[in-house]
Amino acid sequence: MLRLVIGNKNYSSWSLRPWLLLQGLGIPFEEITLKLDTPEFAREIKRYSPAGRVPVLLDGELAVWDSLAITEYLAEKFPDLSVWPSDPAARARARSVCAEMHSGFASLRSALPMNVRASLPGCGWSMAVQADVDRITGIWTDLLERSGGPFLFGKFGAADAFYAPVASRSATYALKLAPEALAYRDRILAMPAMQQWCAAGRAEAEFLIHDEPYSRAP
Ligand SMILES: N[C@@H](CCC(=O)N[C@@H](CS)C(=O)NCC(=O)O)C(=O)O
Repeated sequence: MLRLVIGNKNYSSWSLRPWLLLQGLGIPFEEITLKLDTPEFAREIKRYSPAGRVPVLLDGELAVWDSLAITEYLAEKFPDLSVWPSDPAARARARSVCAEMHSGFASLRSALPMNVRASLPGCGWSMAVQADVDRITGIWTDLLERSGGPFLFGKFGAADAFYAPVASRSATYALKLAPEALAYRDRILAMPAMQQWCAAGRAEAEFLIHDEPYSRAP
């Protein structure tokens, strides 16, 4: 059985990506949760990954770390599932938008950290954040037009999982989205797996000050 090491569901956007991919594709796995910013995290993560970060996918003795490497591993292990689209051009586009998320959108990611349980309308907004939001919603609109939806490449896959934390952030920070982007955002948030992740995130009690730039410690 595959195992996925993840961080707090309220905060860990990188953990959400492979977790949602596994869930959305119906791949069975066990979850190992390590609470971020704790001595236990620092101690335990070394057992799983030399990189010291979550997510980590464990397949027997093999540890695969980093969300993009995990995604590629799953695509190779489950070639009949829609991790990537089957059409080569669509697959190249899917890899491009995942790589763009993986290495980009620094303004959005730093000013609007994922925080499932919070409601912070308008917090963190800047022109740079808006430029990231515009680019992301441009990606969504273009891909949905090409594929016809309901997901970015028709069937649910890696690209949807990579942008799922933006769906969560757009709810937390009440981002203004065009109707097509809003409808896609709502489809992601309505996925049973996404609801399950968010419910678990809301139930968590940890407060990480570095991830809460607009709140006071309780
Ligand atoms: N590029 C990595 C990023 C992973 C990452 O930054 N994970 C954060 C949690 S969301 C982490 O493990 N932080 C713990 C630490 O840095 O001590 C990926 O795509 O998996």
